[in-house]
Amino acid sequence: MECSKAKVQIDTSTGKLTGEDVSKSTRQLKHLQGIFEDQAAYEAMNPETIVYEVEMHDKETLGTEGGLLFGTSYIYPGKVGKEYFMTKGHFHQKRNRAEYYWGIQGHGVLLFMSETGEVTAEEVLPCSLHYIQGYTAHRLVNIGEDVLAVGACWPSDAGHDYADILERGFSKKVRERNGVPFIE
Ligand code: S6P
Ligand code: ZN
Repeated sequence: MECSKAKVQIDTSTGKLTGEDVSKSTRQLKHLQGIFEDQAAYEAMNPETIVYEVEMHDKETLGTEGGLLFGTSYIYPGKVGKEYFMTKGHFHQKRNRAEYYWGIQGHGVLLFMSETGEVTAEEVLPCSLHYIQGYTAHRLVNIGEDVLAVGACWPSDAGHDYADILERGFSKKVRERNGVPFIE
């Protein structure tokens, strides 16, 4: 079968999803108030700047128990002050729900944070697979000069809890120091 006839298509070299039940959301700087630490640098930037986009194959209704969702996140290169562009980060609303991530393009860091605030990190490359256990917040950071594309698959009843992260942040940041990314 010709690929163009598939109901849903994935370009495995970029992660791009097209076709039925594919939706896209965009996060601009104006949607990320309180996420970056350097408020003055944040306010000096164009609020329309796109920080990341998520394409999602949402065949399953959000909240359905037993189903799965599938998506590609694209985090653009950039910094707010010394802090690299990154996702908001979240715990799953149903805390025990796990997730897989895999690197497709670019160079990034995946931060994991336990409910008690311990942070660990894994490097994201176009070959890396990442298992995010339940009860673990997760955030993607683009430390490269190109777009960071990351695939994801997670339970359709996982949900997102952003409130906790907005309140306390991640206890480690990924910042540039002397031209090199540091997790500190
Ligand atoms: C969903 C999954 C991803 C993120 C996406 C954006 O469970 O982890 O699709 O939603 O990377 O990140 P965030 O933190 O803004 O939802
Ligand atoms: Zn998630």
